[in-house]
Amino acid sequence: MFSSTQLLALTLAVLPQLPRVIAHGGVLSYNIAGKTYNGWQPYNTPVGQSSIQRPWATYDPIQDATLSTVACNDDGTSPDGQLTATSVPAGSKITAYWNQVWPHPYGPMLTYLAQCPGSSCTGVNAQSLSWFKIDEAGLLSGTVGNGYWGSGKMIDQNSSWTSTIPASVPSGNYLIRFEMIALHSLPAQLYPECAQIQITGGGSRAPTSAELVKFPGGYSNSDPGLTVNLYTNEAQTETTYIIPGPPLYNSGASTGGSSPGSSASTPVSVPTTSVATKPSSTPASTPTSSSGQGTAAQWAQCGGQGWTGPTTCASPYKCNVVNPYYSQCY
Ligand SMILES: [Cu+2]
Repeated sequence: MFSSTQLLALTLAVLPQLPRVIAHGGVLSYNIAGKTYNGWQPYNTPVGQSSIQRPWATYDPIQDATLSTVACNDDGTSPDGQLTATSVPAGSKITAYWNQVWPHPYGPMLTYLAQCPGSSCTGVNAQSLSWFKIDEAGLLSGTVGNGYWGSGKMIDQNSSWTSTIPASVPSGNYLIRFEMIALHSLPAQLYPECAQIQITGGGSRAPTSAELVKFPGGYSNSDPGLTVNLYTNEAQTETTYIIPGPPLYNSGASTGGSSPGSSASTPVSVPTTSVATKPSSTPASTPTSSSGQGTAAQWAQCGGQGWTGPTTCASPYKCNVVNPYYSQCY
């Protein structure tokens, strides 16, 4: 016979070896103009981490759009090891990779930019910035209750989303904010993560004031796009969904008739979301000669192209290839 304590210990020992459903998550890596960048690792110690991504701490969603963390899923600050993806040409594509397989197929995908003052975004709090939306995909077909959503497309694209930096955006230093909003339960679940990029060769079409929002501020918890209930009778026939946030950059929508000057007629800058094309590089083979020291914790990264950290997982977790750029312990 086992005591209850022994049973508990036994259960805990067995549980981690069962197949796990990864609930929630976030953006784990990027491909920017053809180059791969690892993201922040929320389940590793922040000490010594370096990435172009801003820090974030949990796979859990934000369920209040007015929280101070809604800009970049953290307090908005940059860490000591903050990097920037430099020389990113305006007009190029940026792909964000979520953990696979992304579990939530109902809800919109949104991508924002915010320009930083001065010569770098490092040290600039994300809450102080003004954001404009460069890409959005809401209800793509079908009904609110049972249709094909931007997030369903994201899942079909290998749990990734590709946005194009509008060619007309002025050169400078920016945060790029990829966001997934899940609507399968209420309150809506927000999954935003940010990365630092330096845009070069840009245009002269600055966002208008009507296109700019703060986070928090860009959404309200009563926005129709955040309060829609997928399970009502009406939702089974409703085919309109209102994506939250400001009008799309350079879309000409509700900009108070002040579409500025000559560049207003360049539709080239309306981003098209394309199917993510992952570079045809060899699949990630978890390096056998580990240059990293120690073992990676549950949910931590343990491999992927360019990865130099630990490639073995703390017992009992195994290192699983998520994509060529990211392997994860679970
Ligand atoms: Cu979830």
